[in-house]
Amino acid sequence: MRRTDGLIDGAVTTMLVFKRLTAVAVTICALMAGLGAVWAGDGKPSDWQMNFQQSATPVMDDIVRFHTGLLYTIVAIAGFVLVLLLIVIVRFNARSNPTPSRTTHNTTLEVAWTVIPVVILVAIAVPSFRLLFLQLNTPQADITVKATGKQWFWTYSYPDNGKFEFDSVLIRDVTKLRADQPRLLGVDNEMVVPVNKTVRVITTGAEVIHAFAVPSFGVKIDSIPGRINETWFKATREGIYYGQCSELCGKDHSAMPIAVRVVSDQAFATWVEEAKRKWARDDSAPTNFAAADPATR
Ligand SMILES: [Cu+2]
Repeated sequence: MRRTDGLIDGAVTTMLVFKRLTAVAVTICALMAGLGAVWAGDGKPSDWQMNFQQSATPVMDDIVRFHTGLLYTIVAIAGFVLVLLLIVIVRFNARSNPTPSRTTHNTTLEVAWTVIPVVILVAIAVPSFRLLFLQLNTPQADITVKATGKQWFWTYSYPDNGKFEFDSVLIRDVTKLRADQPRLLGVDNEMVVPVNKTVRVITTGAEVIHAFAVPSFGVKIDSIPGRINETWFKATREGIYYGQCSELCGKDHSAMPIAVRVVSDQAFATWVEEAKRKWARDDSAPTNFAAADPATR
């Protein structure tokens, strides 16, 4: 009787320990999942960020998936090589293996260590090229935005939405930032696009090479004077997404952020009407770069 009691007590204690361990594990996982979102940063970098900013387009979803897949592959290869090295170090050092084998060739092994890496590289190349085509083949676009990189701000125009054009300049005075605007990324006029619509971005540089890049959209393309480059994105969530000029373009390279506000179709239509009034473009007027110099604003 006593013995049975002891056994039952032991089992109960073990169960309790297991339950507690499970609870701890679940809590840690929940915390990690919660923190993961914080660490990822939504539309902008965040403190203690790990990994990419949260994806907001199908292209970025694919980039993240490809990156994660590669990471697993790399870890597996590095782990495998590490295990081989450890075996060599432990089992085949001069002390534990004083009379080494004189084997010099092993055809099967040599074919295997040539063919297996080739297979791995091909397995990586296929999704890699698929991703590249997805990024570079612009699908039928719903709207086009032209982004011109200038020293040191961006000018946006919407060729199929009316004759208006506006500058997007960094807000240097922190007291003028809206509550939701991060320092060094907040701009006076954001580029506005509708949600769930394919946006074609055509970009060029006014005087030197800049680059249009928004991490959450998986977009990064050079803005080169004298030519037009094209990229696209389809933002699936409303919000503000920040990027930065990504080609060293002069003293204020760090001060020409890209801010894209993704809004509903209705809000976009309202914004377009407002923009047409506010920034009506007069093509006969000469471009006044001095007036657009952030230093004079
Ligand atoms: Cu630039």
